[in-house]
Amino acid sequence: MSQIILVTGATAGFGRAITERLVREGHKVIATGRRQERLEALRADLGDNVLPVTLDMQDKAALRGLPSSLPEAWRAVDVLINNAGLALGVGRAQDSNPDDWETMITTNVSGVVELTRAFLPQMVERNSGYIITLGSTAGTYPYMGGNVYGATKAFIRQFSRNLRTDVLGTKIRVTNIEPGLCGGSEFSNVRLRDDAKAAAVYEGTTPLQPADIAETVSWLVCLPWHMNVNSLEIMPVCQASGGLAVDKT
Ligand code: NDP
Ligand code: 8X3
Repeated sequence: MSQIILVTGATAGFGRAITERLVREGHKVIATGRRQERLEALRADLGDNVLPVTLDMQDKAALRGLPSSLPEAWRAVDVLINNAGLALGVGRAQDSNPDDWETMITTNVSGVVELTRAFLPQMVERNSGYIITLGSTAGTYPYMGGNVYGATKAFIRQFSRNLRTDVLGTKIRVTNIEPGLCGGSEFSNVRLRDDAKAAAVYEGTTPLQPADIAETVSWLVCLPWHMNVNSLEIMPVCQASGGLAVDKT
């Protein structure tokens, strides 16, 4: 059945792949991000089932006002996919830039919280809706340089669990997707601010791809209404958890 699905961060990587897949499967997608020309390109490629909406996840007023600013026919959002997010830097905490930390927190945490809060009342009123968040394995497993990025994803993981608890008694579903190493997006280019270094992250690996995340979302949104997948931790076969650190100096 066709649903109205809002995807944040639709201009690149996971969000673009999710948008392409869901529109091809017959859904209507509100595609958001800062780069308007990329949103317009999506509509040109995919047609009128894409509604491009320029949105900065750091703009609290825009996030709060989004539901009422949508065209009437697009307001009853069935699925909110909180995908937009970023990591900045791989330095140790003591060497990191506090402005980068602030950007990660406002985008990955405050932005997600604001947008979710903006759409939740209408879902509760309709007794139906689905909130999907993009967490990360970095929210569960620490690694050197993961400091604030991993902490934002740990917040999202717990926010997702707590949301599901708060909406118990309604038919609203909540899922946190927690991918590990994933190539084919701009994630490492943004994080490292260096395309050659970004490419080197994936050398010798077969990472997840945005299409794999889109496949996962496509599966989730078609599940019977009584099934709630709380979380999904997904890694490529070339990755596993482990690696406790020991200082032998
Ligand atoms: P990309 O860098 O390819 O895409 C990030 C998207 O987020 C872009 O569309 C970008 O749009 C949007 N975005 C970033 N900042 C803002 C902002 N302030 N306002 C609005 N939109 C913003 O990354 P991925 O597709 O790889 O990542 C998507 C999500 O998945 C992120 O939350 C990331 O943390 C998470 N993730 C990624 C993994 C990976 O290895 N790639 C693994 C696990 C989780 P624009 O710049 O146009 O605004
Ligand atoms: C992205 C995966 O391992 O680079 O969230 O943090 S990782």
